[in-house]
Amino acid sequence: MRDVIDLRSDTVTLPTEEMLEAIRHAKLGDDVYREDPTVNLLEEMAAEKMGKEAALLVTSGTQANLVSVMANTKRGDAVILEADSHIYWYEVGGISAIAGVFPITVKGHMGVMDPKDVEAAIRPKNIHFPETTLVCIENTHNRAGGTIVTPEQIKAISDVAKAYGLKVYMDGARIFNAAVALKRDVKDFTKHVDNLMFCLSKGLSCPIGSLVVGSEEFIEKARKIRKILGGGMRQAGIIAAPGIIALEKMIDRLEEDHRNARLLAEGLAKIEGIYVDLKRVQTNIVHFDVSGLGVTAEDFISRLKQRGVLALTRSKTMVRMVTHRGIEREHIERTLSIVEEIVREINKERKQK
Ligand code: TLP
Repeated sequence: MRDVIDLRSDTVTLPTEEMLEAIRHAKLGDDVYREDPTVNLLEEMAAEKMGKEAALLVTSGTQANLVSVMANTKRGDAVILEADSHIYWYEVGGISAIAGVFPITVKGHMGVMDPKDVEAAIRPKNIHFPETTLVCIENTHNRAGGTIVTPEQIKAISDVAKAYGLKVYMDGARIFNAAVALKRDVKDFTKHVDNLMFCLSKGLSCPIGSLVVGSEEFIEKARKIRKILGGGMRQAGIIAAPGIIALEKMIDRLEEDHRNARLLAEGLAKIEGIYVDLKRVQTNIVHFDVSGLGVTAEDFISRLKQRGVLALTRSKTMVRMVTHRGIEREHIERTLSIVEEIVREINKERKQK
């Protein structure tokens, strides 16, 4: 059987042999009692890497965002989010359903909010208004196509937030992709936010887990909230052990995913009928529009699937492909020739109509 080329997401990455070995040999304890040495070590490493006081291992990026929003706000507060952010689109509305906060969206440019728009979205103190207490930044920005919010842009947003006494939180699910792409220390991205999360289970190839990072006081609050959400884990060292390897060894290789994404995007851009906004291809996500071929993204991805390539739809006419460990240059070349074959097939069908 031909290998499937799975470009749906970097969440499909499997753990390395070394990670599986580390799981097998991890020193374990009950993490609710803070007695799991492997979890404690991972949390210390994450805090240190991000230049913050403390960290907390949680089960997923979605849980990390919910725990963090809850630890930064109280029920009834307003939270400013980029209009295409993951928290707003893909987290089942948890921040309203569970955290009880009111989302105010700001439309960004390639995922980056203009500080002036953030300022305009802050409701003044008034009996009629919810109190705005938090601004969330997403980095890299998923729906914008893996685009980067630079440290300077983060600072500018943060300056506005601080002037109004608001906290700044970063959904940094793929923050290491941003740091590697810009060749900057990850601390450049974290120093102007109060707290953040990042995922182990995406490009870093771990099977499970995300880390919430911030001040001691914030993490203590987050730990209690994780517990109320049922996220207090016991021998969680089996999750933390591969996380330690990810922080030590899996960050630099993200560069390879970016190179492959670029190769894919440039190849797609050359195909008649396909449109790629190359400015947006900054990390490991590629979005391309198939409306020029007169088909929907749904139709296009089912033709890809028949030929062993898996992708997701980003919108009615946009397809999303994500590179990750396990996708090599040859897979990109094969994908491009399959896309060319599909385009020929679609053109033939159109002529016959
Ligand atoms: N994103 C997933 C899916 O939800 C679409 C993906 O395949 O890209 N923040 C950002 C920016 C994310 O991209 C994701 C996952 C999350 C949070 C949530 O993480 P998980 O899936 O671990 O809950």
